[in-house]
Amino acid sequence: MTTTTKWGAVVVAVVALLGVVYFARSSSGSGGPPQISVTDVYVSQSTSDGSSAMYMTIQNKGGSDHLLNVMAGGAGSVTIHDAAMTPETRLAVKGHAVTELAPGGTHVMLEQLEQPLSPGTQMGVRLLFERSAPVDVTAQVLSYDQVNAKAAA
Ligand SMILES: [Cu+2]
Repeated sequence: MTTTTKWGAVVVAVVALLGVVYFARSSSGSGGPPQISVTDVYVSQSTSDGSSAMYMTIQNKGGSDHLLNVMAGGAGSVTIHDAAMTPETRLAVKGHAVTELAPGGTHVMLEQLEQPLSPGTQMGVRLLFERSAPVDVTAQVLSYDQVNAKAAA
């Protein structure tokens, strides 16, 4: 009877220790370093008042990160917007997940464009993350019809 109690105490202690180790691992670094790749970057042709919206697919095969800023050549103002056009200071890029910026949802708002964006042209873009190194991508400028087709897809 006494022996059983002793072994029971040891088992409880070992389980508690494993729990502490597991907790320490999962809380440090939000699941390891992020592994981000960005594809399907496109921007709508600009409006007459010199604004446009940019969309992209952000795949993260590592730990969580945040998109903090976007730099786009020729745009005086670049802001992350949610679906209601409300500015966001940071966009969560969850770990082991795909974050989609698509028409009707989260997008990157470009304003005060120096030159109109014409369909068929390209735009250089730099994405700045909280943890990952900057990512440089090329955005394809699409017509309104092409953007609408993407939204319906
Ligand atoms: Cu917007």
